Amino acid sequence: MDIAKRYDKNPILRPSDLKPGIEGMEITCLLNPGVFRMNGKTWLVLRVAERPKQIEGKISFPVYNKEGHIEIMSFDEDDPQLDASDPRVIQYKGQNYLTTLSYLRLVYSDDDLHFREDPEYSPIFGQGPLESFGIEDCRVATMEDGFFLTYTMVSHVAVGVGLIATKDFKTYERKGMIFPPHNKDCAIFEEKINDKFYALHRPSSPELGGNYIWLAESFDRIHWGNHKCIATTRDNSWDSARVGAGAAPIKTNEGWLEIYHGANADHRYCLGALLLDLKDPSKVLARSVETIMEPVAAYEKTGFFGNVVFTNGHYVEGDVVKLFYGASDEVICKAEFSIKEILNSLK
Ligand code: MAN
Repeated sequence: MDIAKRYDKNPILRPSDLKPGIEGMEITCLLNPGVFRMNGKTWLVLRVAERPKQIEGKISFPVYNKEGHIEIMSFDEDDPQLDASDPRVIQYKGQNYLTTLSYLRLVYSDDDLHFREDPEYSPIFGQGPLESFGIEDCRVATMEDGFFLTYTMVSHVAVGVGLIATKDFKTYERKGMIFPPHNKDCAIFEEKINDKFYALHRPSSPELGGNYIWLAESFDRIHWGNHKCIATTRDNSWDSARVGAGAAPIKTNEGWLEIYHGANADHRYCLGALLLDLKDPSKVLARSVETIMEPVAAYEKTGFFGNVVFTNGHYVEGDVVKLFYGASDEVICKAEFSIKEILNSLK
């Protein structure tokens, strides 16, 4: 099923719309923006993925070295020790690397269509050994006391969730890794429930369990506990291989509405919804049996990594969710949903 109303001007941003942010690189992909509203404008925290212009027979990509400087790694495409079957990750002698280096970049718009950069708002680059392969897929929780950014920290040791607090997107307070490896897709609820902060997160358990959505509580948004698994993958379904939260849950009269992504074994990424109890969000009241959005448009079916619609950012206006998403891991798009329609689809 697909109840998304796509912008007819999609994609709204492509790699060629921006200048590379790292010297000597080109932008390969724009992905999965975090979204917030500030000063009457819509802001996207884009994930920008860069690498050097590729030369025939080679695969090369940037990483941060111990000194925090960019270094280029390069492999021969036909090296028998190299597995390059996934355009996003390569394996060499049992070690994984990403084929691009991601960082976060802000753009804003008055009409949700034309996005611009403001030099007063600098990009956020990976910093330190836990971000040597970059930072990705930022969720922005807009809260009473500021903005809280949860994002994926990637390095050769692990994938985990980092937290950054900011009041103005000009100065940032880095809080470090709040969910240790392997973990990503973390969305903080934008208000407290029973005096506690809540977050959805997605640990991966390789033996027992899988790639499931979990809920955690905290008193300070840094230390999290009382973890509970609230949504697993479902066999023979569109979300059979992995599930993960999108942006912060939307508060409705019927419960917290969470738009999440699910993928099957073919890495086809679709969206569905979860409805969580308002007072106890560990109680799942309803869950999409069918998708609410699937990769069906041409720009969602082909690209850097095709058959992907992935979201971690939206804002809400009345009954309308203005959802921004990454299509085919390459371009940024917009779609709208009616909250009522999503809730009805859960009945
Ligand atoms: C997966 C994909 C990539 C991402 C890595 C690391 O392979 O989601 O896009 O770069 O994980 O997070």
